[in-house]
Amino acid sequence: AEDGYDLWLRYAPADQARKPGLAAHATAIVTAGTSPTLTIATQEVQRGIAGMTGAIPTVSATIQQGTLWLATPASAPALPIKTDGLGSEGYAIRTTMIDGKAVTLIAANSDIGLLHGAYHWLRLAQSGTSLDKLDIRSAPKIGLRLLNHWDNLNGTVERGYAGQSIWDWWRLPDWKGPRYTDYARANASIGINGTVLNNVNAKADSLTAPYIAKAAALADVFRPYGIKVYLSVKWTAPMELDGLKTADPLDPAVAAWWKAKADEIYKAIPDFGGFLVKANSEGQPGPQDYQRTHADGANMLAAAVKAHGGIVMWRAFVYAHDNPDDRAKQAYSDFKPLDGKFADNVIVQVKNGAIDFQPREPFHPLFGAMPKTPLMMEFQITKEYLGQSTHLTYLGPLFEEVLDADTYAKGKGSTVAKVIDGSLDGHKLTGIAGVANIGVDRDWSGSIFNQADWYAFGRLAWDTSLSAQDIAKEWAEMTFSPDQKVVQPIVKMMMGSREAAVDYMTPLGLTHVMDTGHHYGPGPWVSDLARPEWNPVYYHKADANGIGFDRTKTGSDAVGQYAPPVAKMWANVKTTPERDLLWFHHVPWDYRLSSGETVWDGLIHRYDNGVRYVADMQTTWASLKPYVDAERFAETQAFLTIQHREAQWWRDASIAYFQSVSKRPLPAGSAAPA
Ligand code: GCW
Repeated sequence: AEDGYDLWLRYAPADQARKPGLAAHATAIVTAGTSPTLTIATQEVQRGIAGMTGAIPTVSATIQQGTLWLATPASAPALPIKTDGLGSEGYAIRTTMIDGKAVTLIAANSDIGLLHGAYHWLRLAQSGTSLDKLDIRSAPKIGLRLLNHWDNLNGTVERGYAGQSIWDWWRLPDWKGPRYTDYARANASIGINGTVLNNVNAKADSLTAPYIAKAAALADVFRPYGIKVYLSVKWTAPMELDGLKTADPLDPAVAAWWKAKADEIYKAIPDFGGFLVKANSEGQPGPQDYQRTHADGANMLAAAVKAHGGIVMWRAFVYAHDNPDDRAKQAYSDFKPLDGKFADNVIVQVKNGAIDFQPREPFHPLFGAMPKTPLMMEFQITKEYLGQSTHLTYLGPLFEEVLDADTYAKGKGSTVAKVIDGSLDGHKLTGIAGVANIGVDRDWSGSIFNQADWYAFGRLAWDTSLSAQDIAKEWAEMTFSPDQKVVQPIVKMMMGSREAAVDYMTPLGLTHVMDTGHHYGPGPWVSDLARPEWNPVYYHKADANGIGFDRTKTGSDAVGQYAPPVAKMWANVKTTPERDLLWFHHVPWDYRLSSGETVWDGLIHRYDNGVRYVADMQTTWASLKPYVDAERFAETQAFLTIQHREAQWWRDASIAYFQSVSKRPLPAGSAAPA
C-alpha cells in the first residue's frame, strides 16, 4: 500500500518507455572488494532497479556492457577517476567506456562514499534524469550531519507529531527490528552521518549499562551505513546514578566519573560519536549551578571523550527565568564572552534564530560572533511552531534563508553557511543538526509532506548551496512521480507554503504568539504565564498606539549583537526588511509600509493572503487526483482541509485580538473575523 513507509526510496515502476534504458544502465553490479557497506549498496541498487524495471542486476566479478562499477583506489588501483578532494564520504560518478563496454563508475575513497554515490545514482534514476552521460563529483563540506531525536526513554517524543519513538527500548538490545535498517537507509540516502538517540531534556538513565547496551545495538545496525550514535546527557548524572555529592565540573571526582563513563561507552561502542548537552536551560541542571561557566562544563566532558576521538556538542539555547533582559539576547550574552575558551573537541550548537524555531526569525546573533569557536547549526525539522503534522509548510525555504543569511562578520559574503562549514574562520570541526520529525507512524513523519523536511534537511546538510526548490523537485519526483505534470504543481505548492504559514501565523516579523505549552494555534492574548518571556504579549507588545518589539537602542538593543552593517540595517525602520519589521521595531498602527498601506491594513492583508494560499493549495491538490494514489491523495486532501480551517482560525483569532487593542476598522475587502 502507498502508506508512505518507503519515503523517497519507493522505486516505483518506471514508464514502460524508460524501463529498458534504465535496466541497461545496471545490467550488473561489480564491486571491488567486499564489506557490509558494499553489500548494502549492491542490494539497494538491485532493489531500486528491480522496483523500477522488473529486472534484477546480477552481481558480477567482471565488467560487462551496462555494469555499475563501485570502486575505491585501494580496491582498484587502476581506477580511471581521481578521488582527490572527495574526502572520506564523497564520491564521483562517471559514465565511461572500459574495454569497449559502457560502464557507470562510482568512485570514492571509502565504501561509505560508494554507498552515498549509489544513492545519488538511484536518485537520478528515480527522478527520470538521463543516466547516459554522467560526470558528477560531490563531497560534503560539513562534517557532522546529525539528527537530534527528542525521544524519551518511556517512548514518548517531545514535540513529536508522528507517534511514539521508533526506539523500542524494551526489546533492545536483543530485538533489532527492520525499522532500524530502513531508518539507516533513508538517512544514508541523504548523507546524514550521525544520530543523537535521546532527548536533550535527558534522563540520567540513558547512561546506565542497560541503555548503553541498547545504544550499542543500534550503533551496530547503523555502522555500515556510515551513521554514528551520540547521546544526550544530563548534567547531574554522576549524582543521580552514583551518589556523587556534586556535579561541579572542576571537582576531580566528577571528571573521573565522566571519564570512566566515557570509557564504558566506548568499550561497547568503539565509534561512539560523543555527547550533546542542554545545560542551564529551561530548568535543566548545568555547570552554572556550581558557579562555573558553560566552557568549564563542556571542557570537562570533552576531556572525558577526547582520547576516544569523541566530541561534545554544547547547546547555546539558554535563557534564564531570573534574567529580565530580552530573551533574544541571552544566548549571546552568555556565550560570546566564552569565545576561545572551549576545548578543541567542543562545538557549540546554536538554533537558527535567537528565540525558538519560529516560522521566521532573523539569524542567531552568535553566528559570526564567535570566530574562535566552532559553531554548529540546530534546525528543527519537527514542526513545533509550523502546524505540526497536518499543515503543509515545506521547511526547505526556511533552512535556505538562514544558511544564505549574511552575518557580515568578515565583510560581505560571510554567510551563516560559511560559519558552519568552517570556511569563514578556518574550523575543522563542523556540524549541522536537525531535530527529527520521526516516529512510529507508518509514514514516519506524521504526513507525506513532512517527509520532505527530513529530506531537505539532509540534502542541505550535505550541500548548503543546493536550492530549496531543486530539492523539492527531486523529492516530489521520487515521492510521487517524475511526471512534470505532477511535479510542477507540487513544487509550487511547497515553495510558497512556509511563507503562507508566516502570513497566517506571524506576519511582518511577529513571533511566539502561539498558544501556550503545545504551541498549536493562536494565543496572542496570553499574558498570565509565570515566566514573562513565555507570554505572547511579551513578544508583540501591541497596545493602543502600535505593535512590535523595539530591539534598537531605544529598546533592548538586540541589534547591537550583530556585525555593524547588519545592526545598522535593522536599527533603522526604513532599511529593515518588512518581513522582520515587528521583530525589531515598535511602530504606530498608522506606520506606512512600502505598499503605502498602514501596518494595520498590511497585517490584515497578510492574514488574508495566508488563508488564500492554503485554499489555492487545496485547488491544486484536487487537480492532481488522477495522478496520485488514493491513500496519499486522501490523506493530503484531509490535512489541507484541516490546515485551511486552522489558517482561518489563526487569522480570525489574531485579528479579533489585535482589533480589541488597536480599535481599528478592517480594510475594505477583508471579512470580519467569524
Ligand atoms: O523549542 C523548545 C521546546 C522544548 C525544547 C526546547 C529546547 C527540548 O518547546 O520542548 O526542549 O525548545 O530546544 O531545548
